[in-house]
Amino acid sequence: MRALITGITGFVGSHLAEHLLADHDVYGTIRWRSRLDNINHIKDRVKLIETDIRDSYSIEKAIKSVEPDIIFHLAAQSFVHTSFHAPQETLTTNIVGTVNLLEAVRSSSVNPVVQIAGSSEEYGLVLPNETPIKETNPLRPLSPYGVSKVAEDMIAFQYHKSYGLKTVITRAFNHEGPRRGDVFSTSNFAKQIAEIEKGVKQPVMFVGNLNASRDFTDVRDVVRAYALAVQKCDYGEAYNICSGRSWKINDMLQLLLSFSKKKIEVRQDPARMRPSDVEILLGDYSKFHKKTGWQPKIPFEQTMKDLLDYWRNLS
Ligand code: A2R
Repeated sequence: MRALITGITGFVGSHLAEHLLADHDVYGTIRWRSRLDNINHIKDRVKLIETDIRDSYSIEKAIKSVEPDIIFHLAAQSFVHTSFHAPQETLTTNIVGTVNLLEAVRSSSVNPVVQIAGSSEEYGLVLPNETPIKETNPLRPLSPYGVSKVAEDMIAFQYHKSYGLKTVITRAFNHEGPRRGDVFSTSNFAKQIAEIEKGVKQPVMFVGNLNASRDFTDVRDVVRAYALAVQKCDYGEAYNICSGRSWKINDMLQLLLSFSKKKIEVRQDPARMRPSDVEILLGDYSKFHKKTGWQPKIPFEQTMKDLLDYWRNLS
């Protein structure tokens, strides 16, 4: 099986590539100045193709040269906070990029299964009586990023219905683990602790909104879910990938702090607050479980330990 991962240099792409290498030929898209740190350890085992998904010509060329059996479409402007500052870039990369990919598939001679990486941010505003969130919940996105992921989701549905493309939409809730970008709260807190322990930072931890609740899954469980999704799920359908358990950001912070012997003061930083924030994200993954038998295996405590160790070991 030939698998193409768009966005292989990212957090999820690197873990997915590792997972797929056991029984796939793995191809991945990179940009001319992509940092390869996340995939350095597997660089010799994957085939890299220079592609920018905003450029229809370049993605068309990639599909024609690889002729994949499966595509995992991960490439995106993936950070919610940034989407408020760069809405146009977020919408262009995520929406037009997805259209470019699916048009490239449509005009090619292959008809691969295409996983589209949606997000729990599509649900956005969730009422207290709507948790745990099912796929049938109204989509009320609260950020340009959320809007872009709703559009990707709808485009995947439409291309399946209109043209018979074999799309599968995954709506992953928060996923964490080693290599998570330091713009995300889990990773940012872990990095700050590692820096304090190394003595390169004062023992003060800067935080944003600690009251929000999130449903966290280990990224290694998530990529296992993506690999199952392309094998077993119905085309044109969306599936939640989550743990079904929610953590307050403050409890996640306290957990991380409990792994360190340092005394650390916690201070709120207004710059880290979003213009509108999703208060609670708690998912229901029973639809996906029924199709695939998947359930998360790695406890959150382990995920956070591994994330902290990742930052501790980074020189
Ligand atoms: O920044 P780069 O050059 O390393 O590549 C990133 C890639 N990417 C693009 N690739 C081609 N053309 C573009 N215009 C373009 N813009 C971004 O997407 C990187 O390889 C990947 C994003 O990686 P992360 O930011 O680490 O995202 P993560 O957490 O791996 O999320 C994967 C997917 C995304 O669709 C999220 O929105 C979703 O899962 O949650």
